[in-house]
Amino acid sequence: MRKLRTQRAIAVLASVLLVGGVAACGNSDTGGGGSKDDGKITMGFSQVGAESGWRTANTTSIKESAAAAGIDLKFDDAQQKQENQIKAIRNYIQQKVDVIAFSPVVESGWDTVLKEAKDAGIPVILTDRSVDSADKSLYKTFLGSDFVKEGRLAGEWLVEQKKGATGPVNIVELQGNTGAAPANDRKKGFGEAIAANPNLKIIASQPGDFTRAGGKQVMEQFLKANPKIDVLFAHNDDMGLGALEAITAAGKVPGKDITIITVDAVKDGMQALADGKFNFIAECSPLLGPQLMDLAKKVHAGEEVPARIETEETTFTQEQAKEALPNRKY
Ligand code: GYE
Repeated sequence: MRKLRTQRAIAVLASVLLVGGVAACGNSDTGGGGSKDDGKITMGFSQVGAESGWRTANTTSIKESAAAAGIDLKFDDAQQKQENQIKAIRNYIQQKVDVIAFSPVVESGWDTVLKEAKDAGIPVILTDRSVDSADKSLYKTFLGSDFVKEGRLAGEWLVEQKKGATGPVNIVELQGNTGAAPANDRKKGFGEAIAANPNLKIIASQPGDFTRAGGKQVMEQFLKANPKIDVLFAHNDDMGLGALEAITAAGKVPGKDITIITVDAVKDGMQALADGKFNFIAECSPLLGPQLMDLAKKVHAGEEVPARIETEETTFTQEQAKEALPNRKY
């Protein structure tokens, strides 16, 4: 084990010496987390991808906040692949960044690479999505939403709307990418809430990968296979927006023939809600950048930070969307 670690240390040192000039990262620190010549904190960030309006707003927030906080940001887009995120994190470890932050595309399978970061003395901050690692010492904090709550709020709204229903209410569900925390948790919260009324039944549930194309394609299949669909619960706005096309093409009126509930509340989703095509949105804020940069500074300074920091969120009806839309920033 020790031999292995020594070999790795030599390999890391050699690659740092080799790429040092090219990468111009200005590292002169002794050991992970040390300070730089210019005094700037370097953050290595691995983003899920660019799959949705939410993600685009999140990326903008992170880049702008890093610049405003004077943090040197190294940014990598993993294109929705866990292997790319692991590769990016390993690169950041090699480069001896001060802090690593990432939004894990799926919940499982992070222990090994997180342990490598820990062994290198580089603190890790989870942002947006969490991991299911049992060892909580592998990361400093998790900043993000309560996805179970978002699903529950969506479900509770539906229970209230359908409280007078005397027959079955058929629900179809568009899930986020398989294994992602927001997909698992929104499904859970929604399912628990609608259990309050046995008339509410999920008759089909499939991943649409959080994308418009995925939402459209899966909704087309749902519509073909199920003559009576009363409600669509989409785990994000983008899938709901994609589904709108499939619903209209099938000759149905979205927001009327089919009640549509989504999560996120990005501008396009809010517009659909204000236009009466969606019926309800549980908000999920992508503006995590400022808090993330604050946390990075604290963690770098060795300060204690809370293990969990929850984003504040609300919900929107059609009327509320009309009011909120003019001031919506993303
Ligand atoms: O809801 C979805 C995005 O992880 C909260 O990922 C995020 C989710 C968001 O693709 O639009």
